[in-house]
Amino acid sequence: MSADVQTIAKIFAVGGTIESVVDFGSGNINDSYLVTCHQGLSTVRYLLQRINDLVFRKPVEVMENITRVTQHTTAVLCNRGVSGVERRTLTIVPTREGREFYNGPDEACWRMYHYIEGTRTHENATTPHQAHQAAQAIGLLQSLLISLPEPPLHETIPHFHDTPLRYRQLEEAVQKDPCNRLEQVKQEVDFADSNREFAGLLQDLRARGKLPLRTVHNDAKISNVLFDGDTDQAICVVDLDTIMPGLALDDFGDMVRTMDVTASEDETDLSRVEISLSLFEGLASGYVSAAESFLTPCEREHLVASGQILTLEQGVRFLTDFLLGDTYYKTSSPNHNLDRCRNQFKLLRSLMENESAMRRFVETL
Ligand code: GN1
Ligand code: MG
Repeated sequence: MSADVQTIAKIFAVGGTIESVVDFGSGNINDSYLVTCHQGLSTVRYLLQRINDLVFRKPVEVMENITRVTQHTTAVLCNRGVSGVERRTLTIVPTREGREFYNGPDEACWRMYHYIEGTRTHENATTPHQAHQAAQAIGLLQSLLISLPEPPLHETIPHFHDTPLRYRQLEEAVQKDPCNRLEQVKQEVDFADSNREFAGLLQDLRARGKLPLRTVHNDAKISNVLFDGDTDQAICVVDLDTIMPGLALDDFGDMVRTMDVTASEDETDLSRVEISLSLFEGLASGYVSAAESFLTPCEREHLVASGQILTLEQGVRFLTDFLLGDTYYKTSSPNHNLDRCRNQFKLLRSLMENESAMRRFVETL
């Protein structure tokens, strides 16, 4: 590990002496490190992250949002007498000067959390129980945020789940084709085009006031939920960078995209990329059990459509980044973004084929 990251870790109010700092996690955007400290005979671990300032242009606002959200969820859970609250929400470790983040000499923004011990993550769901648990955790988070005091959170990435905007960005990338990759992706561009009208459904309902704006997670994939290592119960939702105003269905759609398919979004064997109805049933029942007190009829009615739209949107985003030369998502092979796009479009086809069965199940909830 570079000495620089060690030096940055020391800026934060960690307990004890830093023993090691190692790369950590599978995020596509930020850089994460696990910091291990020794304090007497005990070991304390922390998560140190460098916020990607090309993606998050106003990291101060990101940290303001996270501070408000973690303080609020902690207070509500404590009021409800929930046990082990320190493992159920992230806790920011301030710098030694008492600030929530550190601005490095190169303007990079760093922050630290307590590492939540005894947990693990899943890159994709393998059992209905896991999907149920993870979706319940996201539903619970949304419900806790209903009582978040005014003002609304900062919109840290404006129009984040504005699918029609993602289409316009794709169109621009197709026009410019700066890396001469268009020839390779004609089929994918055609597939995206053929679904353009449907893609605007949620934003259209939002603009017509049919879907309420809420405070939501906005990156509700299964790998952002921590599970207890012993019980496999979902205990904490992490990666709060994009928490901001949005649609409850943006989260539900992202869950459908990542929790009811046993293959991850990096899977290149597309025969493995298929929705599992039993995983979908686990996830939909888990989410509705936590969200039924606030879901409106219009939100319920569009649960299945949101899965299709968010999967389509993600495919469009990967395709756009491929055309632009892989400048947004971290990639580990030349066609990584294109492979991910194909994966998402295959999943969308499977979601469409199974739409009736999914709808029938949702009606029973
Ligand atoms: C990014 O960094 P990570 O993996 O948490 C992205 C999400 C995408 C996801 C696809 C800020 O999230 O929107 O759904 O990759 N985050 C941002 O895996 O763009
Ligand atoms: Mg994220």
